[in-house]
Amino acid sequence: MGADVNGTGAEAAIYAKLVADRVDALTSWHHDWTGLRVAVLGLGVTGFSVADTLVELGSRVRVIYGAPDEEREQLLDVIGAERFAAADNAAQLADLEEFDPELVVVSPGYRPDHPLTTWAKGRGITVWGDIELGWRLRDKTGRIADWICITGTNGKTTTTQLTAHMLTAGGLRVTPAGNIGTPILDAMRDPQGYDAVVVELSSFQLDRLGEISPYASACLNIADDHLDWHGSAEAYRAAKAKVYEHTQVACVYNRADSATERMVEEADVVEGARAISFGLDTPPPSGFGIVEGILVDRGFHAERGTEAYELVTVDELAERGLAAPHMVQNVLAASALARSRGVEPAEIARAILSFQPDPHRAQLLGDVRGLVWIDDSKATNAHAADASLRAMHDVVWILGGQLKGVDIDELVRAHAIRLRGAVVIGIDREPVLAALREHLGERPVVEIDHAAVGVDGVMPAAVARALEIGQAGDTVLLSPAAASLDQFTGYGDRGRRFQAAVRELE
Ligand code: UMA
Repeated sequence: MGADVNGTGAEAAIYAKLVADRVDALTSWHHDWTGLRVAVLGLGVTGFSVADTLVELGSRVRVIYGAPDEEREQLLDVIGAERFAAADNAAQLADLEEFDPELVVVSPGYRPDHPLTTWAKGRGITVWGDIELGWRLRDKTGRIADWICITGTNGKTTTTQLTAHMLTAGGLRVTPAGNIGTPILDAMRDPQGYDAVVVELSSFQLDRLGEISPYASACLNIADDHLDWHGSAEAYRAAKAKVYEHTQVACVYNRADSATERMVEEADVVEGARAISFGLDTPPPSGFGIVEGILVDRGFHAERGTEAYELVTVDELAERGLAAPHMVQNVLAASALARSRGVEPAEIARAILSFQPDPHRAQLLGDVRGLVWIDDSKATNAHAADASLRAMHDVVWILGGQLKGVDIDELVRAHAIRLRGAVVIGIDREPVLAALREHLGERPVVEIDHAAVGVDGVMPAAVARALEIGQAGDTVLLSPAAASLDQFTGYGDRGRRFQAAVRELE
């Protein structure tokens, strides 16, 4: 009997290896994906894009997910994908086992130790993220896009948009994709194809990146975030560092953040790839920076020992509300990435001067009832809130939400001197309140009771309390330093509600 069991186990292992080899060899849109049993985990924007793509390629797709989504479920039925929803993981796991997948493609939000992916890996089943699948399918059209990959704790969405805008100004067909909201597979399936795709990569996507080879790459900065998902600061940093692996032409890093430089030094890149730095100081050769109020490129000038290309002035940025230090860094990083792909300095300047940043990123709402109101709802972590607070004084700070395992005390301590008072919203309030009480002394700290006011009441109440605390000329800053999903549908929803409440005061 023992021999039978061993025999069956050995056969199963050989079979699993054969399947894994077949899956591993699937490196092109034009390979044979038909009949492949693929379990897709998650039915958000990513899961749907993965299912839609693989059904188009002839695979047998089963989407397994937690929360029902009527619209996407109907779409799955129309395209002919199978589906299974269950709130608890045990039921999902039973369904996954019965489906017996040959490949599992997992949405970014699933933690690395999720029971479904752990089960699959234990069985020798290949598990990919959507970015790895996108890389393998990048040759649908004859026009194969260069991937320009951007990560960082903060500024990645703005820098992704700005880089795409610059590449477009340089005459390329370009789209932003990835964490920015358009799944990579939607970009890869475009019938005309792109010359370049600017891929915003979250730490979740990087954690299960697989082997891709970006044309150029950047990690803009690094500070603790998403520690609950990654398990430790080291794991978070290691995920971010993957952005530079196998880069072909330029690894762009932040001179003021030595961790990003170390990541480049330690990366295994394609021979000939250059390290290009950016920073607010005078740049070294191979760097972008500022000389006498002018943003300059010293990285791609043939005479970079002595010469640099001028891009735009800090004054020109200030006229467009783009002169905050973190924004200037984003502009420099995007310029370096676009220059690496051959965009001319004059085209980059034109792109910068016509760029419109997204709402909810330190968006100035104006002067209402004697106070200046700023919507920085996009600040979903301490590092982003830090960047906004730095430029201010006499602030009534509205903050709180999901802290994602990050310690808030240091942020509060660092900026306590700027604060008139604080209004606390959101779920993880104890650490926020404790830090504010410790560092603000007698200054007012008020709490908005979500249970009492309901979701529609949170922002009107927060705005009303901020108005009471503020003195003429003060700034009221919504910069939560926390994610929003405990109370809102996203940072956009949180910001829109804040803006609506401010408008009500007028
Ligand atoms: N699900 C489970 N169990 C889990 C996790 C998720 O069942 O443990 C299911 C949910 O029920 C749902 C689906 O998975 O059906 C949601 O998947 P998802 O959380 O991966 O979200 P998507 O809608 O696919 O969006 C993801 C990114 N979300 C996350 O990383 C959490 C989006 O980034 C991204 O824009 C999109 O892919 C396209 O690439 C959002 C984000 O918050 C904006 N990103 C974080 C950030 O920027 O800080 C990383």
